[in-house]
Amino acid sequence: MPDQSRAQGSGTDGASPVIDGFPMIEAYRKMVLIRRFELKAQDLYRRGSIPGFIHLYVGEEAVAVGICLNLKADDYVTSTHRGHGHALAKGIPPKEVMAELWGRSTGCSGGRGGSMHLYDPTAGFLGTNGMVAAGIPMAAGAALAGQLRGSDQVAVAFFGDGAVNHGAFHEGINLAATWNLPVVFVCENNLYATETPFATATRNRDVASRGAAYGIPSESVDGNDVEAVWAAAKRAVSRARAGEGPTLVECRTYRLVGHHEGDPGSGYRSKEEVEAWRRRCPITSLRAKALEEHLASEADLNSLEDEVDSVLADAVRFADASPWPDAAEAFKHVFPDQR
Ligand SMILES: Cc1ncc(C[n+]2csc(CCOP(=O)(O)OP(=O)(O)O)c2C)c(N)n1
Ligand SMILES: [Mg+2]
Repeated sequence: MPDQSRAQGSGTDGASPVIDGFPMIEAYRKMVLIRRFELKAQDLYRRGSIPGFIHLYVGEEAVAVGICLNLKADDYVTSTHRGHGHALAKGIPPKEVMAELWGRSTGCSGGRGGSMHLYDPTAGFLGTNGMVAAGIPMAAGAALAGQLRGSDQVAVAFFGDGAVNHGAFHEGINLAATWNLPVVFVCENNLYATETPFATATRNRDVASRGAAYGIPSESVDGNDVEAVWAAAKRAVSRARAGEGPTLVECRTYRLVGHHEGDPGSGYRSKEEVEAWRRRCPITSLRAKALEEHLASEADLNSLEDEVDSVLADAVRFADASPWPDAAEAFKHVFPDQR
């Protein structure tokens, strides 16, 4: 396969600015991994292998990947209820995420958490989170810890449009701005919070404009264009690492599935709207771009997809073969003397 990054000065489509160093094929691999992981999880959920609720990230892959490609292993991420993509993009091994969804002891949280409690401190992953907006002040806290240690670590908070009218959004961003903390606040604006259109929940739908209220830089990008997300994240992460404080990045995107598995996703969204966004699939467009720019051939991309399938098949076998957590350890991690 040719060099995976776009070479200096190349790039042809004219739609997005050319940015040197964008690792297009790596981005493609990660987005395919997330998409196929989610579709596999959907199937397994329907078959009864995965308990509880799952909220799939299908259609939004470019956001997690574009942002996390700019992060180092010891940078922090806080996530949401729709967080499998964030966990995979930040580097938790797919088999550990899969086993956690199955509730097995080999999962990243020991099988105690499931979809909305995926943790892996070694990957800098401070948890998916069932409480809307809760990850925002957590990221500010993680960034403060890094700042006090004198490290150059950056913290990223992912959250939805449903989070931006919560007090935690205001408090977290205001604190980070006031103390100049190295945080990137990433709003995944997919136009709905469950069934509630964002347009009916706020008078100011321009999330990025809210940065001005806190005195921090902000920008809004096409969240289905991984290169645009990557470029915005690169600017925001370098600013944070250089001690220049937080940035708010709004990524405009769409979930192509229901809110949670079991919600058909219709009723509150028209077929035409869903179809229009399906035509803007971030993975299909990236594949076309990679071919057009001769960064990979059809055969290269097909074999990359086969490799992803085999990683996922292994992950499912691993989860299926893994034991349940030991009931005798139910209180471990609950009380201090049980550590
Ligand atoms: C504090 C809180 N309030 C309400 C809920 C119920 N709830 C779960 S997901 C969700 C919608 C979240 O929408 P958004 O933040 O836009 O994320 P998306 O689901 O679109 O990715 C709500 C209201 C919750 N989990 N936590
Ligand atoms: Mg939303």
